[in-house]
Amino acid sequence: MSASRQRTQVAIIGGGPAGLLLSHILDQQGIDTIVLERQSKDYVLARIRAGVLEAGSVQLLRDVGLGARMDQHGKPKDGTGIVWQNKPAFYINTAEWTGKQIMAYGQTAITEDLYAARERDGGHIINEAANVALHDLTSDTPHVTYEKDGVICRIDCDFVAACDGFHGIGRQSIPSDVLKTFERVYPFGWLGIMAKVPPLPDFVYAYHEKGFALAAQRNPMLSRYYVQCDATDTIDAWSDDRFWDELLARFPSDMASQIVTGPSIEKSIAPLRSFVAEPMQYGRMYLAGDAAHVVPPTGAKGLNLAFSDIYYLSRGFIEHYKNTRAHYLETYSQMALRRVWSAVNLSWRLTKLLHRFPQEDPFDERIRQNDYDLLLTSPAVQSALAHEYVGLPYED
Ligand code: RFL
Ligand code: PHB
Repeated sequence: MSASRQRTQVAIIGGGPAGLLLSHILDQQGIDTIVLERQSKDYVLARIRAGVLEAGSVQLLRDVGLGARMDQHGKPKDGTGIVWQNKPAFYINTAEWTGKQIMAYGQTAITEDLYAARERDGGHIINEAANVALHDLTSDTPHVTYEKDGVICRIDCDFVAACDGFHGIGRQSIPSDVLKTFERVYPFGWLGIMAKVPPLPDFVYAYHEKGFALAAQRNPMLSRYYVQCDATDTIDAWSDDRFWDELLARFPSDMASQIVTGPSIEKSIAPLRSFVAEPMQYGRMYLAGDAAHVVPPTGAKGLNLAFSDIYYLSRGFIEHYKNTRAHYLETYSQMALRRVWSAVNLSWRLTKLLHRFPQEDPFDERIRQNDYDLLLTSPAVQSALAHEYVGLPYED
């Protein structure tokens, strides 16, 4: 093994949406980055995850020159539906209450756009970087080591941005007496499938005594559906037939009759958890995205939070390198966490509202029904939910 040594201004760990977007924005400002990604590019691009962008994420992507394909293929929506067993349907009408739309555009497509932009602009992404380790984070001269094709490499840098997801090494590099974590693991998962069939016109969350379900979409011939499943389930237990039977049973019959079924082309189970790490900074390392926080997907907040973190963090780096102030780097963790906790709160409330929990008693169910009745009848509650769902504004 021989050693190789490089230098960059910001070493970015993780080539998911957070890391790639940060690299893109900093590059536009003439700030040098290297992205270290554990997986291959094909693996990263094959991941199927989020499908809903908040208004702020849509604007951010446009502002940094990444909006063209999203505006061509994404579908702006006035909001998202909720249907409920034996009760009227509801629409989280973000257009009416906030004047803003959400956008149906998949994380897979965004990651493709980000990779294409980084490659076009000569961005430095190192895929299949193994054993990434962070060093001297509390000094002025941190460095990162990794292994690539059997060679141990070193990157000297000014800062490290840990955008390496929930299982990454960034957060794990913070000493336990500094890091505070908050966690709630839910006793169920989401079983998701992708099928080449036309979707329903809108995103629709369904509550039923059998559990939660969600109708989502990627394009006019690609549907994404989810059902709540047991935390211990494996996909072997879920044939396509069983999945469609469960899904259709959870939607009201008039809507179920509009759902077009077909063979799945992808099927996976995601566990649900809420998790927050504080602070989102340690010395010269900053955490962003799922590396610092995870929400259950019920409010469609995870990717959007990753983007708002990057908005705040890139602003801090830009301010630092333009030698104006240190204000935004110094306040990054506090500012990002305010938005994080609001999204954690909403995601938890929507998860509680729309899922059946194993140990529930009739009291829990009455409270849930009452929460939904309030949503159906109270304009104040409708407005509040619409504002949270479309995404709180970024702070100045
Ligand atoms: P990612 O996407 O996990 O990327 C982290 C990257 O870091 C790499 N990595 C490492 N690289 C080098 N060295 C190491 N030691 C490394 N460890 C990890 C990983 O390989 C990976 O490429 O985190 P990021 O960038 O913060 O992005 C976060 C989003 O991916 C996530 O929050 C969303 O997908 C959550 N989410 C949703 N968010 C939304 O905003 N709207 C939605 O509609 C939505 N739906 C969802 C979702 C997540 C889901 N799952 C599967 C949990 C639906 C589902 C089912
Ligand atoms: C999706 O499109 O995959 C999706 C939509 C809404 C959610 C979660 C996931 O809340």
